[in-house]
Amino acid sequence: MNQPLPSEITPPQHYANRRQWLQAGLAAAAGAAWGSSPSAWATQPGSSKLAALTGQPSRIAGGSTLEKTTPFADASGYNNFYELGMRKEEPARNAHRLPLADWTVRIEGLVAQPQTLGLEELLRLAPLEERIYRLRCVEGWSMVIPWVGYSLAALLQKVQPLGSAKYVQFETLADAQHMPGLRSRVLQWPYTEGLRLDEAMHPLSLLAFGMYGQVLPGQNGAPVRLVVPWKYGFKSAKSLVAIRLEEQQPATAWNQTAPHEYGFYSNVNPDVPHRRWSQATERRIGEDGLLAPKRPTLPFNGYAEQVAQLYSGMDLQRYY
Ligand SMILES: Nc1nc2c(c(=O)[nH]1)N[C@H]1C(S)=C(S)[C@@H](COP(=O)(O)O)O[C@H]1N2
Ligand SMILES: [Mo]
Repeated sequence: MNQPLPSEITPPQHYANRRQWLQAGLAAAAGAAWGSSPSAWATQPGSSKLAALTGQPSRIAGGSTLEKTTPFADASGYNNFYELGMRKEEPARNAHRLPLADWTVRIEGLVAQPQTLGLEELLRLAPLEERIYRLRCVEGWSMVIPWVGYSLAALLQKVQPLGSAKYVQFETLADAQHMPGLRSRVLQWPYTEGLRLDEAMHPLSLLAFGMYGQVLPGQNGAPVRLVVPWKYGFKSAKSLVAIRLEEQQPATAWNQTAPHEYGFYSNVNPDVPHRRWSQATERRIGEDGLLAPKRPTLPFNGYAEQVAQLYSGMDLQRYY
């Protein structure tokens, strides 16, 4: 792709933010050791500069969109995270209740090296990158978010999937004591999602720990989440506790709840309407007011060039 570097046209506000972050990273590399502040990480999502905790400088990576980033206030104030409440403003209000201390993620199932990794181990596994990805919700709105993380493939390669592994299931936290949304029966808890192994190994599939140069706010899926930019937002499971390699296509929360509305693949596809509304257009949160013309939705959310070959020969009307 012959495109200018995102840094050449990133809006100034975001770019200033990024510069600060890089400076913090350099300061951390020069002085403070990584291990000094994991608890600050664990208990104060959104409050500390990610690079200051990791000591790793960032770089803007391939696949980043050149579009204007969504204001942080919108990306962290208008959320779907049903475990923390059904209404868009509830996750932000309830996020402080997430039990983030001593977080671990189990990597299990059909792998040569099953293991349970703490957050620090996960963070150290691969260099963190900034990736500016569009996220498009099945409800018909989208955002452009500068995520911080690394390709999920780096983690999967480390645990060595067995030849029999064909799918990956993602399980997220279900803690009734701290997550008021679990009282509702809208979905089956824990929230689960799934990808085919080759989708999970695609470099665009991101394991994200931060956004806008900071650790993830709780409402955006602290301390670690998935971001799969070419699929509807619900595939991007928040607050992961387990990643399981399997032979059979795994259950996913939305597919279990409404199989006719939410298929396993859920690739963004303007030509396949949701059962109750069109998917042809979308509204950009923070930018397009209710009266603004909607913008056309792009096949694979604009990532067709990178991912369409994963589905060659598949009937995407059938495998929605
Ligand atoms: N655990 C969990 N992950 C989740 C959800 C959820 O309810 N619970 N909602 C999904 C949906 S529908 C969307 S659109 C995105 C929203 O991500 P964002 O709030 O960071 O924009 O998170 C996804 N991940
Ligand atoms: Mo969504």
